[in-house]
Amino acid sequence: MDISERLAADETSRTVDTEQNDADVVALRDAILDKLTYHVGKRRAVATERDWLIATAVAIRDLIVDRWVSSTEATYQQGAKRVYYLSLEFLIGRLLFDNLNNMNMIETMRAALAGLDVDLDKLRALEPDAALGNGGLGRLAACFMESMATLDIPAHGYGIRYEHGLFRQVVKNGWQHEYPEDWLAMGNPWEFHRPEVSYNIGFGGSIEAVPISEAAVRHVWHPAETVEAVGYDTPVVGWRGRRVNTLRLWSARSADPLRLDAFNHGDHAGALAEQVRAESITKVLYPSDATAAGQELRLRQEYFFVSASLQDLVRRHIRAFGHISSLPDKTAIQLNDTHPAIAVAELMRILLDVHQIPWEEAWRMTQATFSYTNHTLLPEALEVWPVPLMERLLPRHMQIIYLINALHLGKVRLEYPSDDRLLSSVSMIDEQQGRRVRMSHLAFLGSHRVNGVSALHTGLMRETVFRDLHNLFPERIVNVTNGIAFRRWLFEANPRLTRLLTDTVGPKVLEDENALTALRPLASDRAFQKRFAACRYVNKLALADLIRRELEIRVDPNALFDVHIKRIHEYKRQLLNILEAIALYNAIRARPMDDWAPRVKIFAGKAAASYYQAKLVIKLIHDVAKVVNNDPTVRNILKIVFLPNYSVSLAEMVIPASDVSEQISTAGMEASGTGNMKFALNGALTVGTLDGANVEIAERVGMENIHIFGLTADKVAARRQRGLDAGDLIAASPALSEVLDSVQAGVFSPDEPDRYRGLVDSLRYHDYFLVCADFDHYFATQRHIADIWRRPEEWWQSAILNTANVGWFSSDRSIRDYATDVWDVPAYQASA
Ligand code: B1N
Repeated sequence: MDISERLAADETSRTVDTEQNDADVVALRDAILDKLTYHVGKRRAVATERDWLIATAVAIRDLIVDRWVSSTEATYQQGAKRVYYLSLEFLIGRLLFDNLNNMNMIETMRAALAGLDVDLDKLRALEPDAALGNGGLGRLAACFMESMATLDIPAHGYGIRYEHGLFRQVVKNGWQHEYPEDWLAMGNPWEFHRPEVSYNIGFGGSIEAVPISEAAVRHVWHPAETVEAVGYDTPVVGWRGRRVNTLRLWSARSADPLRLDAFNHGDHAGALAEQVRAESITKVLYPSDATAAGQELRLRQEYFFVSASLQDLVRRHIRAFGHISSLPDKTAIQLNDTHPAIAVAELMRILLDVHQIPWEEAWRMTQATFSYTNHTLLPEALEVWPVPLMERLLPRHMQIIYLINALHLGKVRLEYPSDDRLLSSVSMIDEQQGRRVRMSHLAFLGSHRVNGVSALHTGLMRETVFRDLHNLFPERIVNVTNGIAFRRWLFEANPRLTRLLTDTVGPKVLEDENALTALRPLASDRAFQKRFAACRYVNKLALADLIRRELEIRVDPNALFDVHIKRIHEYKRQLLNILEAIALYNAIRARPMDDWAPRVKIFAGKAAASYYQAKLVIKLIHDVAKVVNNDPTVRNILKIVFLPNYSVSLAEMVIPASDVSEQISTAGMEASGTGNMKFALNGALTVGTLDGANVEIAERVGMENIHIFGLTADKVAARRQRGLDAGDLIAASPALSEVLDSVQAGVFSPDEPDRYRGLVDSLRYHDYFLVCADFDHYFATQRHIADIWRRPEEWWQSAILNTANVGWFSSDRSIRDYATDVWDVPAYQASA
């Protein structure tokens, strides 16, 4: 591996900066020292690494602010249409390298810090992740923010500044435990507190109808409770600093922080009670991924950030354009799932009650302004709020929702008289189990466009959950397949590969995702394959080192790294993967002298705190790992690793070191997936089902370069119709029978032999996720992958063709689709 050693030693291979000059280095060094003195307030002699991190971040921030101001001014001057992305989650991760990379400053910064005896890579590792999201939905929002800035679209992200982001996962004896994450403990150098940007958010109370003419009344809401929302702004830097947009996150503050009379009477806790109640709104991120969190606090979070955001954007619009009536021409608001769907009623309230716009006109404006992205069809994830809760918390909004619904159902009844099934299916009120407001229907009706996140998912939206609404409004649903920010997931995460790409294809790969196709002719070139493989090898050395430090497990970097990282969920089927590992273990023990391809199975991911089945799967992975990793007959042929506390930063480290990408959800259940795209871009081969965006990845990389197995979405539906007992399938599969028997008998849990009895019973008698149905095909596909691994020319050709053919999955392409099909705004196009 002489090439890889050379690469490892080659410092400059770690970044993609094009140039650096001495004057810039000196200026930057002076700026950092200046910040250390006047911002951090420390002398160089006593500065800690954290002090240097703050000084460095603030020095870059100054340069960003110049672009930020000019972007904002240009938008005002041009009177451009703005896009607002409303999301309860923004999973942004670390910003130091993101900002340096996009500002083309990594090398300059490295040199400037070296002159101060500070190591940039150490500072990088010190920055806490901003984990203001659970998984794919939140990470998508972060990639989209970056792409909107890159494509010069004037955009604002609006969300919540959670004091505690996603919990920290600690694994003790194989079980997950959750601890609060404290990302703000040392301060956040990227954000600007805007105490002057604050709004009152009301809850509860009553509605007064004030007559304003013979025929009309004006509704005045008198909230029982008011909380203040305060803005914090983080600049979002586009590629090469082309544009800088704003992510504005709201923090809750009590309108009346301290009851001084109570305090003076000695009731110190009582004096602060209101403050505690108000501020609890933005304390924690709900750790729910693809489930609806049916808690009053969650509804308060949703309304809190929606109301602040709409008040803010309406005020900005009126300042820029003088009048509310042009709002839809100058504003596009994207609802990221139904979490902000109450915005439809809130905008109606603002138009009707504050601006006195007549109903018909207000409704037209609302629909023209909003669009809604659906991210899942899982029934447990579709938000429905009990009518009594809505009436208590948001009485005026509930009135508006009733009226929207009455007018909507009135029209449906005219066209389809006496079709009660249709009426109840398209009503915003679900009458099945108590009366509940269907937020998906509110979002659908209040929008001019509704989109799914992959071709398959959009098709399923039209056929299932939104079938009847789709028949009434056949133009409304469109597809926008998800994408990923190549700047983060290729250039920053895999600088070695990026360097190889720029060396081979030229710097245009950094500007244009389609330029990757120039790699196709090189896929079979042995010399190029070796360089491609060498990048992977060095990345694997680094990951092996991390695994050794974190877990004291030694893995061979020459083994195949088979990686399954994402939220732990039954539909994502980490269980299928670990059962396959047991079958492989059994096969190795049966024929230890065969020529096995050494493999490391790597898992990482968090389970929702209350999701017992998912936590049990984590425990099973650890139990199996303990047996397999310590079995001398297995030697180094199979190793199983669970990396704790999965995060954006961990993904950046693991994905470039992966050979195989596990995308094995039950077909029809993963709306899109975006991890699948990150792996393929970095040249891993996918083993996956025909689910979500896997389908489109297969179309682009070619069926010979992706390893598809298992039931298709229609076969899944058909099989569920027939029943979920898997007895026949298990009986027909000796490998699966042996695996299930051993797990059930406690072979992997001798300390508690019954630990997995219930889990295996549900596979046998109620296999909703079709683990048994897909098992044999999955096992065979994995053996086929091992065969290819033994033929490096074939393997690396396939790997290179993955990288070459997935340019389309850039979030720049997704955002261009939104710009054209949904928002009607121009997007930057590199001149040809
Ligand atoms: O959104 C991603 C998709 O790529 C994934 O396939 C999809 O599972 C994910 C409730 C969700 N859908 N729904 C959620 C998150 C939090 C929550 O409280 C639901 N996440 C997805 C991006 O499109």
